[in-house]
Amino acid sequence: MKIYDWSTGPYPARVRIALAEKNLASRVRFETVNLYKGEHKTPAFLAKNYSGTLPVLELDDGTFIAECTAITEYLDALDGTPTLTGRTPREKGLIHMMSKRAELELLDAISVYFHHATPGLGPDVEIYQNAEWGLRQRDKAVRGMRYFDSVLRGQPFVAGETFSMADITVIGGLIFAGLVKVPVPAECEALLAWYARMQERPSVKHRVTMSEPSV
Ligand code: GTS
Repeated sequence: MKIYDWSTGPYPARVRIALAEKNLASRVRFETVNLYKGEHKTPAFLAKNYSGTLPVLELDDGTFIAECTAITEYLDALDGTPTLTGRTPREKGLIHMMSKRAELELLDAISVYFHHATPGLGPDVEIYQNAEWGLRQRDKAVRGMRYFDSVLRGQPFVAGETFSMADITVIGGLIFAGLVKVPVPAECEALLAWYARMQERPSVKHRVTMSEPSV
């Protein structure tokens, strides 16, 4: 398997964390696509992923799977023992809902802020920007942080009692928030404590270096 990737990117981080949690990292090769050079918007890359985003998983038979959720679901199903996307119908429903909510209310909102209200990937790549929209999305993301704080006041993980894809998506949101300097409000104590715990997980800690060849 191959992953088209940007090693420090928050969305690619979601798949890197999932790979490490599933112990599958040794089965993939990473190919860097330079976002700042706009390599993800070239016709050759758009043929792999119509949306022009990273990451993209390429299977050995040439199939391309884009979207972090879809890639995570694929990886989780590979060994027949899903640990990230739920075992029971109830778990699957809750995890999918909370992961989607983490995208809508936090990660994607921060991404819009980055692309619209900051220099983003630079003038050659950011061909349309709307700063007002970007700033609104930043505020939405901070409201999202408060929401996830309220969730984590009542349970240890984002979708309940166990670590899941929903945690990974919120982690992606907070990685992005850190990169663009949108801090978690100090009163979000449960979210901050949960994030400190998440950063101790080897999958999160070593996500950027996992693709470096060992010497
Ligand atoms: N919905 C997509 C997913 O879940 O995979 C979003 C992916 C996404 O936005 N990826 C970023 C990207 O390609 C990568 S990164 O910013 O996290 O590094 N951004 C480039 C762009 O032009 O939107």
